[in-house]
Amino acid sequence: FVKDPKTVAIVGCPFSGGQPRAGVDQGPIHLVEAGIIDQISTLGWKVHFDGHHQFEDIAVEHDPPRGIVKRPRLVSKICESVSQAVGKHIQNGALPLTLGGDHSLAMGTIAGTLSKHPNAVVIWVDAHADINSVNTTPTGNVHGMPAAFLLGLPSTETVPEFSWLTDKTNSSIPRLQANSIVFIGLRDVDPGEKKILKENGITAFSMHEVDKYGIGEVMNRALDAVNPYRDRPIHLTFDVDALDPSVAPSTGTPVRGGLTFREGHYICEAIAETGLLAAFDLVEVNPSLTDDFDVKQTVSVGCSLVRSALGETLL
Ligand code: HAR
Ligand code: MN
Ligand code: MN
Ligand code: MN
Repeated sequence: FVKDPKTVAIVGCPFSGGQPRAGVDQGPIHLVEAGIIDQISTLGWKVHFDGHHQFEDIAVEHDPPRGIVKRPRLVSKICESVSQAVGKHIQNGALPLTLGGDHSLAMGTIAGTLSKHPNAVVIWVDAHADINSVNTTPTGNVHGMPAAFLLGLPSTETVPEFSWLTDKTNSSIPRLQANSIVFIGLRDVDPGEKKILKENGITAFSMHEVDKYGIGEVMNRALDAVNPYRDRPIHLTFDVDALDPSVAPSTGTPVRGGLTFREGHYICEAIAETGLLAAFDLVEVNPSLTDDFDVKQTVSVGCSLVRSALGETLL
């Protein structure tokens, strides 16, 4: 899916409007300053980066909640523009690498991928399922809801700000199908989300399955579930909180019992081996919640996940 010479297009998204903690908007700046661009170049890719994604702020007083959903105008606006940026890079034959920023951005990135690859599948690596609907979200934070909007779950249509995505009579973006998304690493899933996963028959591998089968078998099963013929483009969306907090401490909602350093990298390596990677998001790196040592560790593991997904091998 990526044209020669192979090019990565970096979409840096200093955005935190999908959740309440300041600082996650600094994630992409730290990743770039840590040298992620040179590291990708060293792997033989051309890298396109012309500065972090620009967007206008909408002050909170001009963006009251829609029902329980917080910052609907701001989140919708940046996601729509990110979807266009990601779509344009794919159109140009590049692999978009989105650096977040909070995970509400995945609404934009995955919409952008689907706009050019309607048959793309999503591999969602996260401690959380991010699939709360308008009816189930306990917080109204959109970073806990992007999968629900992409799937077009019924209540999501009640948020008019997101009609560019959810109103299929006016939108050219195909709806994500429940059999085209798979979750890995889950361990903090709300009761309403468990119900949504079950009712929609969505394949999910929690940490229980990672413990039981091992990450190698989990990746075989995950790819078999969404991509049995290994012929569909893959959008990998990687929330750094999928990793154990001892590996990636600098994130807004850490949850104990996560993926080891190697398990996280194995996921990226197994996807690189398919040759099907079409887009990659790395999100929820928040450098302002911990000390410098932890930030360095988290940023460095983020860079190394990216390298693995882009083909770095151990031998
Ligand atoms: N499920 C909770 C909610 O909906 C918390 C999920 C948000 N945390 C994340 N997302 N980092 O992956 O608010
Ligand atoms: Mn550009
Ligand atoms: Mn997430
Ligand atoms: Mn998460």
